[in-house]
Amino acid sequence: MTRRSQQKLTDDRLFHIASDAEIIGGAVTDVYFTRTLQVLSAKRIAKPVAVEVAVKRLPGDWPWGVLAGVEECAALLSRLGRRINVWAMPEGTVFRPDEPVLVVEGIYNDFGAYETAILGLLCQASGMATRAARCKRAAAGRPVISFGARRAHPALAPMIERSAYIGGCDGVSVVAGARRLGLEPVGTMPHALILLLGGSVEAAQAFDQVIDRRVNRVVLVDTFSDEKVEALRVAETLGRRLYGVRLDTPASRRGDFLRILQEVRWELDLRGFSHVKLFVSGGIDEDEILRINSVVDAYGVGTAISSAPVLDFALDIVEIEGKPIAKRGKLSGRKQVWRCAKCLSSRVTPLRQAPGRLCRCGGRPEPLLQPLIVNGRLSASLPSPHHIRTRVLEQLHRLNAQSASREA
Ligand code: PCP
Repeated sequence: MTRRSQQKLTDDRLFHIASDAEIIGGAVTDVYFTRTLQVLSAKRIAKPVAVEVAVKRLPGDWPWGVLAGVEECAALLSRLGRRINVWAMPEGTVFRPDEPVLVVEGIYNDFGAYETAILGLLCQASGMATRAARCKRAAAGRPVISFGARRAHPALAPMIERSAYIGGCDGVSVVAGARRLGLEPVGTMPHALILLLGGSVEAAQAFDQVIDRRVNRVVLVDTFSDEKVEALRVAETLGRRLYGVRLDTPASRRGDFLRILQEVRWELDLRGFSHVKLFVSGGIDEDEILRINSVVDAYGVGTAISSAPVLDFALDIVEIEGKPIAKRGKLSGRKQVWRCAKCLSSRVTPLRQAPGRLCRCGGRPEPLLQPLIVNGRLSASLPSPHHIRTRVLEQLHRLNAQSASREA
């Protein structure tokens, strides 16, 4: 028997993913942490510490991030014993570099090895939620649907869809992801259907005959011929039942995509099909959204969200036995992050220092780091993805208002 099949027999998992038990059991850790615990144990060192999780910088020119992954961190950290206390920004909070988003207090030996998992739960989900928020903000009220689960390991699909949704996406395409969010999955039709039925008109007719009437009829119009020709054909076929057309035009044909979209819009309107919406997907990100917003009604965003840059969170000791201490480049001592709920200005202060006046807008400074786990137990029920998303959209609205007032 080969070593691999032996491994398959001993490790009865089909896919190369860690189980809940391996994550909670501390197996998903960098080995230098297990060696550190070995040394601490041998030297009988078990000191109470405070650690902070923060980013020093964000990807590209991103001025802010959207925090995601807090619920999974709570699930992990509330299973590590009663000596752990955790403070966190609420999931969905807009944060900036050098603002601690999570603080853990306890005996280092109890949780130090979980740094790998804690950061992993926050870095990837926050990157996706931030990119989704950037796309949603760029779309200026137009629906943005998460289409990107196919770019990642299928085990991550529910996390990807949740991150996209709490970041502001209006819908998600993966069935398992939508179900966990209490949503109906959103999608149109793949090129495969049109190829198998022989054309976009045939696919539109068959889809309209077979699929539940509550599902919007959105027909893909870039498979064989020019988008405006196919759009008119399906509009003439389905008439008022046609909700929209999707343009997923391949790069080899995309050329001036805005111009193509303008032509489709013009020809549809000219012939009385102004009710037909334009749905766009394929290589869409926040920059492309800003470029084509004038003629687009809704977006499907895949890779830009599901393969978003991870946010570079680091976990650092800032106190040992109650005394401030930190490595070079890190400010020591426990901190609080104060936020003006009105204008989203913020300030980081030493934990027991009052924030003073944050801004001129008159909003009251509120402490962002709230108890998440007290003596090893969850301190309160956690918000639903819907509530988190609503809060993200509300913060984006305030960021827009701030940008507008600065530009005025
Ligand atoms: C892709 C599929 C995805 C879209 C594009 C996401 O088109 O529709 O949902 O693209 P993005 O990752 O670049 O944002 P195809 O690969 O042509 O797949 P299909 O024929 O199934 O639409």
